[in-house]
Amino acid sequence: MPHKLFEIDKEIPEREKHIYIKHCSDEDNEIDCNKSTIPGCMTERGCALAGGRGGVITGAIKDVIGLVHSPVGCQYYTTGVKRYPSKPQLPNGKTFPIDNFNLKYSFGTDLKEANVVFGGTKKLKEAIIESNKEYPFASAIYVNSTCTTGLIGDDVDAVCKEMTEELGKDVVAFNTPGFSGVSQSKGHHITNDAVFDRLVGTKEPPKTTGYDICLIGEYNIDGDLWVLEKYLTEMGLNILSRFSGDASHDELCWMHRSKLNLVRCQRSATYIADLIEEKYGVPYKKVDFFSTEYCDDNLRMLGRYFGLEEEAEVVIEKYHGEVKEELKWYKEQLSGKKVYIFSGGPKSWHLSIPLEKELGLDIIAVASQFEHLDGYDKMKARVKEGTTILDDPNSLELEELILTNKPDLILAGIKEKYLAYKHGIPAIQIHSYENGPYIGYEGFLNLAKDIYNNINAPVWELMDFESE
Ligand code: CFM
Ligand code: HCA
Repeated sequence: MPHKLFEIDKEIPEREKHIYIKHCSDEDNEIDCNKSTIPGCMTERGCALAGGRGGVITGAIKDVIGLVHSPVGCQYYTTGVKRYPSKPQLPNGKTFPIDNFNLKYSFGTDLKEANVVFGGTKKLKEAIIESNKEYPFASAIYVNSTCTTGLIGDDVDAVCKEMTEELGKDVVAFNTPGFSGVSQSKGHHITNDAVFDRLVGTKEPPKTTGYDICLIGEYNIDGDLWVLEKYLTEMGLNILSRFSGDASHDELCWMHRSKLNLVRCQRSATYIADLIEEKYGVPYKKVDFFSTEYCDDNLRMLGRYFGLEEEAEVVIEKYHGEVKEELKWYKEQLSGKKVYIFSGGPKSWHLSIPLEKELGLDIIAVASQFEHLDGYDKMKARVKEGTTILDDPNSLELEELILTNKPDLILAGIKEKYLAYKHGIPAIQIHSYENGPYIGYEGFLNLAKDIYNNINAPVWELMDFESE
């Protein structure tokens, strides 16, 4: 029986198709995914605005004004909720005057009832002009439309076009109303398309080399990008553009000059790599740097591609060497602990094999908020027989899973973390991390430490938790 209906879902039998128990003789059975959440479910998903701006992509860019055209609630969601730090250096040798501008500042039109009735474009123009006056050094202004402004039909593209001419800098429209899709995933797609259509190919880099790469789909969560940058530059590669962790506006505009694109998050950013390949002939490779083994493999692959084999070995030796012994110790301590991974999507398949192979953990369930079929195929291929795979799980399924399977640890987001804690189950954040970065050699060690510390925290023995 590859599909399973949870007890709690008796009244929502459609959920059965979204929950799959890995069964080796049943490889063809598909999991229902990338569809609207079934009414009756308390989904853990976000919206297109979250996917395009708040969670990832434009929110990570360091030198732009990110203006959300909405009532103020949507705007809250785009600031202070994310950990994608940025450094002030810009590619033109200048320094951006405000450190971590993308994390500290949020801009919005704060629409009120009258704007909904009579239209919000006047207010949008005023907000663009005002924010540009306050922060004239911002390289560009990115405007996101939302459910409200999508419904009232404000022509954000036209306003942005007019403002680009008036201000003499890029004012870019991102049409991300929540109803444009079923989850964050649609926001990724819209944002990839808008960056490609509006920006890529509009500027030239100050210099190019034979080793230029773009790191696509890497958002610098808790410093992840800086770890990868260190490895890649030490082996002789030049990061021409980042899409979009710690990125500047200008580098998005010259992504077409890359020699090879690396796609790190393959759910949110393969779109733009495909478009760049199609129009400019720049090839791309899908890469994975979570864990020591994937890091070794991918650095070697890049070494072969660019004729930098020896340089790659030096980097591997140095950084893998630094964590090897400690990771062994953590593996001894953690072996056999049962884990449930619930991420937006890709992290559930990136991490399942490394956590088992390199830390001895036992993955009993993997889930995703918004993966598509290709992602579920990877999840299926990377877990053992009997593992539960869930698409867009609701909160009650999560509780049922906790109570019946009694995992020793949950890797999930902020919403699920405290639900797990309520039941006395250790949980760490795999979205924003606890003490990251989590990527690369040192990142994987950080993850091991956080897992160990959470599982062994004295609090689990000191309190009574809800266990029924
Ligand atoms: Fe890619 Fe990401 Fe993820 Fe993602 Fe996200 Fe994220 Fe995620 Mo939260 S881009 S799909 S939309 S790896 S914000 S950094 S952690 S759900 S698994
Ligand atoms: C998002 C962002 C999020 C939320 C994470 C969480 C992130 O989807 O809008 O629930 O902890 O990674 O910050 O995925």
